[in-house]
Amino acid sequence: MATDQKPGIDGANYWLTSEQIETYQQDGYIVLDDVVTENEIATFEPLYDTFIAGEVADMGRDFCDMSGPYDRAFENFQLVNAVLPSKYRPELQGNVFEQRAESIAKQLIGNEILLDYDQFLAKRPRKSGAAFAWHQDLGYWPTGTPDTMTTTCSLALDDADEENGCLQVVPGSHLELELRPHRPMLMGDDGDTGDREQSHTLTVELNHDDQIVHLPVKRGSISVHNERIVHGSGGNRSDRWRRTYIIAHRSRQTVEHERSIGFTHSHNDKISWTTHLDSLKR
Ligand SMILES: O=C(O)CCC(=O)C(=O)O
Repeated sequence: MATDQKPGIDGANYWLTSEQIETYQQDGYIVLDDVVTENEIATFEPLYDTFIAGEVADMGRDFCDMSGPYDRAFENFQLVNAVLPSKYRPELQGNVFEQRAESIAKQLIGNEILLDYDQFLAKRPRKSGAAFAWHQDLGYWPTGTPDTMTTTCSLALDDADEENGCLQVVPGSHLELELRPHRPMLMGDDGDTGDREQSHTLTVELNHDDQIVHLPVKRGSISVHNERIVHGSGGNRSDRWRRTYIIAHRSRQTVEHERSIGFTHSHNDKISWTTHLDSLKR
């Protein structure tokens, strides 16, 4: 529901226009300008960079290269991925981006929501392999949750564009009745079955008539996407980094259900949950 507030930053909130809310519902994504200011970015950027520099210990598989195998050596990483950073550095909790992402999520999916997970993703310069494989977020997550509603806010810490591998979406794909079949990006030794022990990453095929839209975003601005939209990103052909800070909110009852089955979005989770990947195998 639209508010009577002036659109944009208002303390911990970021007010959307009714048109922006409608666009999100229709298209499954939206770009919002100037969500976090330079001064505000400065409050968490140094901590962000310690993750990307590989300086946060004991993360296990929560620190990996999202474009390659878990056992890739750090010096060879292309797409540096730190999952659940606020769990490993609780001083991140409650920062201004968290607050504004929550405000935006409430306007888009309702008031009864919780922060489900956060993630830092950074593409090193001149890494053509730093691509994030096409997927739908829901394809990664447990089936049987009370609902699927999600907002994933991606804050650009560097200007993102086609050259450094900005987010790309397939508009309209969030309205498809079925999720597309997801398969592991890396296949097992038999070359047939996927092996999630080697890499967390799943991927879907694009259809020949899929239209791809790039989402360039300026530092301090964000994209928001929903859980069913087909999306991914290309490699980094530029001399610049593409650093992104991701925060996802889901309904309170869904987050509580996830936790009750031991699902936290950590790559170190020991539970085996049913995903759309499993239904594909049957
Ligand atoms: O920003 C990217 O390159 C991909 C991020 C992504 O797939 C996600 O947040 O779901």
